Amino acid sequence: HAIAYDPPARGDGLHVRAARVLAANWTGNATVPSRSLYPHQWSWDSAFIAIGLRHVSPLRAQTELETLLAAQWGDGRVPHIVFNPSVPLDAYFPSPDFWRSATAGRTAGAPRTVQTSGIVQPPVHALAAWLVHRADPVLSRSRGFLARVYPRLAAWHRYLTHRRDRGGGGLVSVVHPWEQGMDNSPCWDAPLARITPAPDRSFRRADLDHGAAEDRPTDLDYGRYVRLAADYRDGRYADGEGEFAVEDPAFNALLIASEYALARIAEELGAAGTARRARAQRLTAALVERLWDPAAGMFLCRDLGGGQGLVRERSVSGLIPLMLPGLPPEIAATLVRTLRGPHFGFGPGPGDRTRLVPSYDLLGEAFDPHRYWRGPAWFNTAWLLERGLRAHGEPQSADALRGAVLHLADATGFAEYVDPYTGEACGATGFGWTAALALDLCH
Ligand code: 9WN
Repeated sequence: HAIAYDPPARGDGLHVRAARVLAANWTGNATVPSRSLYPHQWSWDSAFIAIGLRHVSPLRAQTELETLLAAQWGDGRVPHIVFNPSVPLDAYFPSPDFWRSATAGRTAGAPRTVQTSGIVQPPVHALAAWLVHRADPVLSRSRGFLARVYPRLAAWHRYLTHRRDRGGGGLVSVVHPWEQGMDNSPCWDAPLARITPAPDRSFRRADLDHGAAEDRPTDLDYGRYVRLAADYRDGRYADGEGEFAVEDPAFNALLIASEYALARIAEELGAAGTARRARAQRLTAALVERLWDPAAGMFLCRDLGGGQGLVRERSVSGLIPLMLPGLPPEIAATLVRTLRGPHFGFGPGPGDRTRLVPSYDLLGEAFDPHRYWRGPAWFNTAWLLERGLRAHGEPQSADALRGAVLHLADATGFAEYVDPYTGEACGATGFGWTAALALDLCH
């Protein structure tokens, strides 16, 4: 349906510049992360984008989530990409002819009218839906927004908790690095080393038409991404077998935060939220039980292949559970110390300090300040940590992080990611969630 676009008010503040990025990336029913690098709708991007968009147009924010959820599969999965049919096939790889959702995904209930990928991304959507509702409850109620999205969000969480508990310990596993969203994080190096890469000749990387090769994942990484995705597709997207399965702290923390949001949505709709809150608490206990590492002072990933052990790499993912209100206080306090300490270096203190929280351990062997998720600082993780610091009684650190996000987002033209030490822009500019989350932190 057509939606009148609300042009940003006159002026030249950050708010207006961020709103202009969101307007430029809006396609009519959703927002692309980047016109050049990512010209389709991405799942967790849309959730973050809706969180910012609600301040510009609550109607567009609701539509953003509705468009994504309309592409949900019958088994409950929300695909990580919803393809825009008017974008040429060679603009992004892997394209719809790689995923073949309508045929390979038929048994899993892929939609017939729209083409999607077959993997998922972190479940930020129920949290986004609740925040979008709160921005304009009158509009939301008049459109029956929550009543329409609630069953889809509930089915999404059911898919994750029922079909993706590969470890049997109550947590959700990702079956591809793209699912967790931090594509080339050093956490995947060991689990990916077991995967035979697809030959270079068998695919063409469209990302290198737009992004600098030294800021992007390597060809070897891509060979493995392609192999894993092709195997999943060739198995008709059935869950349970694949060679790669990892329990990740951020993915599970976002599920827990979204489960709390679903409890509130249920209550707003006149139902009980008690069972959902209890589930969120059980998931939190499982997260602590399976992924907390006291020696590292943070959460780690658990590799379910090979030796079934914790992956000894420090990723920002392991700090994200700070956003959970139900975290044991001593764990929250330790996470704050780790964020400030030598591995992440954010906040007051001696030594090398970062301008924004890096995606990976400053002291780690694989650290690279420019290569994508192997060091650069990202704005979505900063936004999540800002909430965490505020939730656990650290308003000064939260204010410092908020200030850094606002300054660097604006100074870099809303970059996709930045060098954590210098703040230099990397990747795309005019990036959707950078604009949206800066906008959210202005309010
Ligand atoms: C693969 C869209 C997405 C983000 C991910 C980010 C990147 C894609 C890519 O871009 O991944 O899904 O082609 O590199 O890693 O977090 O959702 O912005």
